[in-house]
Amino acid sequence: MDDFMTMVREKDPGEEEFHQAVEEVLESVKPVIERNPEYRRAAVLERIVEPERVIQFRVPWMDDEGQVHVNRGFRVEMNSAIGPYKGGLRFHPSVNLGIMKFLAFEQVFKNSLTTLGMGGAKGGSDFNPKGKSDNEIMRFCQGYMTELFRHIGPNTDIPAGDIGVGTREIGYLFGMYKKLKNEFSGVLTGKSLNWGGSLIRPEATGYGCVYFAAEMLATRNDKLEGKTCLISGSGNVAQYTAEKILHLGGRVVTLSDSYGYIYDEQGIDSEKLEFVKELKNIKRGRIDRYTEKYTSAVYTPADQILDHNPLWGHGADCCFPCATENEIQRQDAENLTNNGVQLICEGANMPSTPEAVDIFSDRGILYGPSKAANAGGVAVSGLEMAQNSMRLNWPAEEVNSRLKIIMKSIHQTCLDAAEEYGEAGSYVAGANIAGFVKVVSAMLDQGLV
Ligand code: NDP
Ligand code: 2IT
Repeated sequence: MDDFMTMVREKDPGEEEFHQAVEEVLESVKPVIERNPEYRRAAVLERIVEPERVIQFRVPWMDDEGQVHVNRGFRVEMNSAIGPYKGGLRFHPSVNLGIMKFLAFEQVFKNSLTTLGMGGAKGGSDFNPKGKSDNEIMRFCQGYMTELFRHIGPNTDIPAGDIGVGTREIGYLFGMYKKLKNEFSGVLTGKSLNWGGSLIRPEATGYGCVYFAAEMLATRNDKLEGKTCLISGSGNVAQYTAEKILHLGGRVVTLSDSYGYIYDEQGIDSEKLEFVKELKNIKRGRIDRYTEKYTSAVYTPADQILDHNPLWGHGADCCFPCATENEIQRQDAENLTNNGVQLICEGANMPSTPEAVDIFSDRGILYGPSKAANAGGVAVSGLEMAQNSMRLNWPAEEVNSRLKIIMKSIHQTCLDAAEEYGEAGSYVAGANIAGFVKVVSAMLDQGLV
């Protein structure tokens, strides 16, 4: 295993996030490899870390002043053993091949856990949507799709949103795909409701994450009601995580964006949350504006120099990181646990560093890793695909109840797999093992391709 990890690192130096994601899965699946000697002969590990296809392309676009810019576009099609490639698109200046590969790799196992037939992929661009006009966003999306369209399709690869890609961007991407292919199909998920979207898809990642948290608490005869919760981020996942916590009687005291965070000791209630939704989704403003309207809140600007994020220093029962990868570091995990946190449930992808995860597991904290806890988003994307294929739309209650059933099933699958391999109670081991076993057995069934 050590040699294998060295090989992965040496093959693609500089892809730290990808190495981090691979190493975590590898540690969990050691007992599976030991129990199945044929996996070694079939080189399943070597195959599963190698993307089936990596597409990288130039995206030239023109700003409103007539200046031309060039960004890099990606789509990493990681694994199609259990279904067509499926996964989001991220537009953020930090995007590079290593980040795309980490997200695509995680997506393979996450999609496997959803109970639906979806392979794993991720894409995006280092394009920075901040401060861009609506027309600039449209031209960029069109430029990006002008290349991507030839690689995707409703039975081949179905992208969706992620950081910087929401309903607006999916609309522009879909419009260009439809024009180029002369085909109206379910090639993207996260579409608007009146042209093929699914009810509850916007809510799905956040709601699903909170359903998963409720399942974890139930194993200790506990519930979210009355719990004080810290949330990072204020985008799609953070907003609907907050909304569902409020539905279940919890209290939310923080939200953040890349510039800083707000702490509202009186709690962010549903009226305040509506203000945040309008601020972030329509006005596209910064979270510090919250304190102008609600003076009970304190704003703290982000400080990249610190070895910890003061957001995670507030005392709370539950913690929902919903912004980005590696946002909970060792010192943050120390602070959270010293202040009595009982549960960490990850809305974002890989938000906790390996050191932070070790602290949570050493101290017996309920820890729901992202590939299980945030799978509700892609699961409802799968339900959107099903509805598109039927050319029917389910009511919100139907989608929401299917989402709940799926999250409950993922939770149970994690517990069962962990138990079977001697890691009872570890959602990390359970998620990685269950996700891995399903994909690997499909790969073996399908021969050496
Ligand atoms: P959004 O773009 O809607 O929101 C992202 C939020 O996180 C914003 O508040 C943003 O701040 C903040 N953020 C982004 N990057 C950073 C950074 N480097 N440092 C600090 N804050 C940052 O994205 P989503 O809510 O969709 O995604 C959030 C997380 O959830 C990501 O990890 C994503 O991969 C994951 N996820 C998303 C799913 C989905 O369906 N959308 C499904 C499963 C996981 P600002 O407003 O300043 O940009
Ligand atoms: O990380 C993720 O699971 C997503 N961004 C959602 C992917 C999807 O296809 O809905």
